Amino acid sequence: MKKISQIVLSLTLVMFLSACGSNEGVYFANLEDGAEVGTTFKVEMGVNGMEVEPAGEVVKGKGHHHIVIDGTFIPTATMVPADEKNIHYGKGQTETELTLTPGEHTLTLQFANGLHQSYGEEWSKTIKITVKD
Ligand SMILES: [Cu+2]
Repeated sequence: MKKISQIVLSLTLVMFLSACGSNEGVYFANLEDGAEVGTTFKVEMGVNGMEVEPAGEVVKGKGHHHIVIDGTFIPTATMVPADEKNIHYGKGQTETELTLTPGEHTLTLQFANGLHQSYGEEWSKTIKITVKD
């Protein structure tokens, strides 16, 4: 009997820890998947389980946000490109304004380290939005 209660206890603990773990990651604080926005709109970037700091050196558990427009997550350890579709928030910003053409777009929030090397899919979030004129 003692063994069974130990197993139940460990299972409960594993479930609890994995439930906590699933909260880790990045999220759009003010935009839901499928949101309708105007051509210029505000984006609030959030992260759980890491800390935002300006780009520079690589610090474990820290990094900064990027937004990939009409793309997808950047594979782990790959440098996030810097162009009009891959925007870096290397000052440690958690808020920005984007201007997009009307129609459907995707926005991917991607967290990366101080040298802009991606933390991978686990630290990304992609949503669809519709931009209305
Ligand atoms: Cu960057």
